[in-house]
Amino acid sequence: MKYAKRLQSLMLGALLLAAGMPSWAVVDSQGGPAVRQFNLQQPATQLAADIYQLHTWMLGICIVIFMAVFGVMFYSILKHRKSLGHKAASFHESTAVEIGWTIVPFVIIILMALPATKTVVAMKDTSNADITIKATGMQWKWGYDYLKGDGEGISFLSNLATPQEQIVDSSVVKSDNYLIEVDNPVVVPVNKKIRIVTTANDVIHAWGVPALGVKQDAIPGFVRDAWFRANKIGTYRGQCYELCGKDHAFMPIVVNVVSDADYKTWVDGKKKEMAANADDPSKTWTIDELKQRGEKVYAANCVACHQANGKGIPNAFPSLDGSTVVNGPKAEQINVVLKGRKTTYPSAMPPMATLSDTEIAAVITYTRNNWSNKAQENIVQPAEVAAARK
Ligand SMILES: [Cu+2]
Repeated sequence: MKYAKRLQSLMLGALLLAAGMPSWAVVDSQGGPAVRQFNLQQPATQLAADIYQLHTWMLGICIVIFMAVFGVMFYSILKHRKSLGHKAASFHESTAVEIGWTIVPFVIIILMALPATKTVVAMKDTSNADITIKATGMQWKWGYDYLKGDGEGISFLSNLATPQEQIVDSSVVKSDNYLIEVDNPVVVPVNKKIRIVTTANDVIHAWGVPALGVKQDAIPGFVRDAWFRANKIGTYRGQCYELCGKDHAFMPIVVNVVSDADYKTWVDGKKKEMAANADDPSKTWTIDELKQRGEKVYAANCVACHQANGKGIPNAFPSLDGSTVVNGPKAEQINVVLKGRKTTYPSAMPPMATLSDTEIAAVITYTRNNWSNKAQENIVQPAEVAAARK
């Protein structure tokens, strides 16, 4: 019954598609892929424009080669066939042919390699950047640190903003930027050279935005870099481009290119926000404060594997609801959260040491008092986490 219905809707979809109209109102994403987009995205940097032109140029060369090779082949088959009485010609050791098949491919290679090399060399030149931003890939989100230039010191995490219902429930209407929207986009000024330094915390990810002409692997323990200078104000979208595990498709990248004045405003706002959020690490929190804060930390960092109901995913991610670690001595849980764990589960628990002492204390306190958990040691203070780090 269920399958019959699904088949029906599939057939209806195909019919509507054939009639040239989408079965639901899908519109172009803003700064990402468009509906029925066959070519590359519209470039927003000189490099992306060069890549676009290179792609068109190479495609042109390939079409010319294709036509020439198949033209000669079909002409020979048709006009020189045996039934017309043709005798096979012999061109053994023909100097003309040998010179021809050396020179022609050589010319083709030069025509392709010369402009390609020029563009690749330009891509690698990350010197004299106005702003340097470090992008850290994590399972499964991006962390950004503004290392140099205007906005130095700003740092934040960037998580998928598409609501969970849209992902799990096929009857919910998808937003226009489905799976390519984030809570905290990268913001950069227009016409400034932005250097992106990539690295990763756990496995290999890759940071890329097609319209900006950037794609660079983010490798744990290594630092790679790339750059772009956006020449148009707007929002540009990309994704993680290296298969990095279960939620690889759920760690998008959004870059907002804004005017100089808007960038100043954003930097001021972000700095104020960071100062307001900065925690006094020696503060002693009440259990309710910790639980409230911990719920937010959990939603941003833990929910992808351990799930909102704390049950995890059988045979992949352990349940925290009823877990012996969560209900056991707190020192052990602090240790696991800080250092991660290589368990017998297929996916290891990554170390969460990049979170602040307060965040870790809050999330541990939250898990110890949530769902059916009633741990004896039910509260962890930031100072205890700080002590465990040593
Ligand atoms: Cu990734």
